[in-house]
Parts: sequence; C-alpha cells; structure tokens
Amino acid sequence: MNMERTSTIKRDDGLWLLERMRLVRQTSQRIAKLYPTNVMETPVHLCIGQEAVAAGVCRHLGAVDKLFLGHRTHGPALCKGLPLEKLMAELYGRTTGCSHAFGGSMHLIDVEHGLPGSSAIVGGSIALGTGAALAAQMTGQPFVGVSWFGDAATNAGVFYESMNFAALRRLPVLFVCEDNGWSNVMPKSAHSAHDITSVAAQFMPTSCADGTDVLSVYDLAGAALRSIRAGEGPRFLHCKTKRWMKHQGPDACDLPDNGIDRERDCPIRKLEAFLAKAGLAQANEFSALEARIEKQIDAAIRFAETSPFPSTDLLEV
Ligand SMILES: Cc1ncc(C[n+]2csc(CCOP(=O)(O)OP(=O)(O)O)c2C)c(N)n1
Repeated sequence: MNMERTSTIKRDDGLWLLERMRLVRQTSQRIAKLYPTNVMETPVHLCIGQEAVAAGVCRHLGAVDKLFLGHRTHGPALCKGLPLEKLMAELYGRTTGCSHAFGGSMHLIDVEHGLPGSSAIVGGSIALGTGAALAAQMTGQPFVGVSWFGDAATNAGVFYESMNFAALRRLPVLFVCEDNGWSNVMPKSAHSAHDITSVAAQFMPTSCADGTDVLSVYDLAGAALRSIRAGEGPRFLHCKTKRWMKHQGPDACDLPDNGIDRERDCPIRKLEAFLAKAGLAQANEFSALEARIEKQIDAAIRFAETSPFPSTDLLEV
C-alpha cells in the first residue's frame, strides 16, 4: 500500500473522493448480492476495484460537461451525479429509472447531470464525446466532452478517427481509457498489438495514471481538464487499473493471470490510509460514512422495489 503518497489535496476534495468511491463500491457489492435473486432485469458489468478512475476524473466535471460511457457504467455515472435511486430503479426495470426502464445497466441516461447516453458497442462512446466537443466548439458553449472506454476499445477504428479529428480541430474533449487489462476473458496481450499511450501520443498530449490510486487520477485528470478548458485542445488520460470481478455478473474474477491483492490494490484503503496519515480525516469518520451509504442504498432499493414496471402503453408513440 502506497502510504508515502504526497498530495496537496484539501479535506473537502479528499472526502468527496472517498464518499464517491465508497458509494460505488458498496452499491456494486449490494448489486452483486441481490443479482442472483433475479430482481434485476439487466446484465451488469461491475467495477469493484476500479472506483478510483470514476471518482478521480468526475471530481473535475460539472453537470454541464457531457460524459459518454460504454457498458461498464455504474461507477462513472454515480460519480457524475446520477442519483442512486434512479440507477437502482433502472436496474430493477422500473419506470422511475434514469432511462425509464428502457435502457438497463448499459444504457443510462441522465441529461440533467451530463449523461446524454451510454453505448454497449465497444468503442461506441468515443465518437460521441468527440461530437459533443465539436458541438461545444461550434456553439461556443463552455462544456467539455468526455469519451470513456476500456482498453479493448482502442482496437476499434473509431478510436483513431476520433483522436485524429479531435486533434485536427483542437476540440475540448478528454479521452479516458479505463484500462483494466482485459477484454472479457482475453488479456490485453492477446487483443492489442499496440501500446495505448504511445498511439494516443501521436495525436495529443497524454498522461498515465495509476488507476488504483485516486490521487494519481485526480491530479492528472485535473491537469488535463485545465488545459482542455484553456483551449489547448484534446487530452488523453490512460488509467491502468484492475478488474476484481468477472467481465459480467456478480462473481469475483477467477482468471488465473489476474493477480489482485485486495489489500494492496484497493483504492479505498489507499485513500483512507493517506487521509488518516495526513491528518485530514479519522477512522471513525470512515466507519460513519460506510454506515451512511448502506442506509442510502437501502432507501434506493426500497424506491426501486415500490416503483411501477412499465406498461405496454409506454410503447405507443
Ligand atoms: C463492437 C463490439 N464487439 C464486441 C462486443 C462484445 N463485448 C462486450 S464488452 C467486451 C469487452 C470490452 O473490453 P474493454 O473495452 O476493455 O472494457 P472492459 O469490459 O474491460 O471494461 C466485448 C468484447 C461488443 N459489445 N461490441
């Protein structure tokens, strides 16, 4: 565990990052627990272990910024501001869900919080963030587009086309590669012949964060977004992280080469250790936060369970 981390982060920011990562972690754990009971009407791609990427980037985004996600949506959507009860109701297939039960886990929409849509097509988010950035530039509106994708998406042609276009037009877009090293059961060495950061660096400035360390992601995402907002064109943020779960569903990853040490690699433990050592927070605050979030999750589940299923009249236009 990296307890020697230095950072000038303020208490407010540190606690926000911790609260969001805990919200994502505990929500994911609850989903994993409930999923086998068949209450959820959707596949789920959980991001336990990957919470630092979502929290570290989203701390620098406002509601006006437009974030486009792929299939592993829950973490970044919650960190961007999607209300928990709307996520839970969507997973339960209820009309009060963020996509009115028509989307499910992979198609979350919350326009108010800058989540215009997510795509289950690998690479599908990349051109969308780029297009939003083009719209911002053409209309003079002060928002950034964010394209969020996994390492496997960098094999798709749209990755190159989007980076090329964004660089040519100096678009206000941040490309975030949440690199967990796997495409379903395929390791990166079996699906990619290229080095991701080197390829992106041919088009724009890049930075590479430790995606298991939220302070690393927070620092580098902040720097990238400051330069995008200053009109300096697109930036690429590569976050190397670890997937603790199977590609899809509620079970832990059992791939032989996926060496996870849940003590060493846990972004929440790392941040708690840092905050305590820096005197920014104390252990009793951590347990109180954990308990508060459990209650929030209980309330969100009650909301989902008591919400109506869609009826066929909703299909009529
Ligand atoms: C164009 C396309 N090809 C294949 C799939 C099937 N598929 C769904 S997720 C996935 C793996 C994606 O890996 P990555 O982009 O690295 O994201 P991760 O699941 O690791 O978060 C694949 C191959 C798909 N959805 N779309």
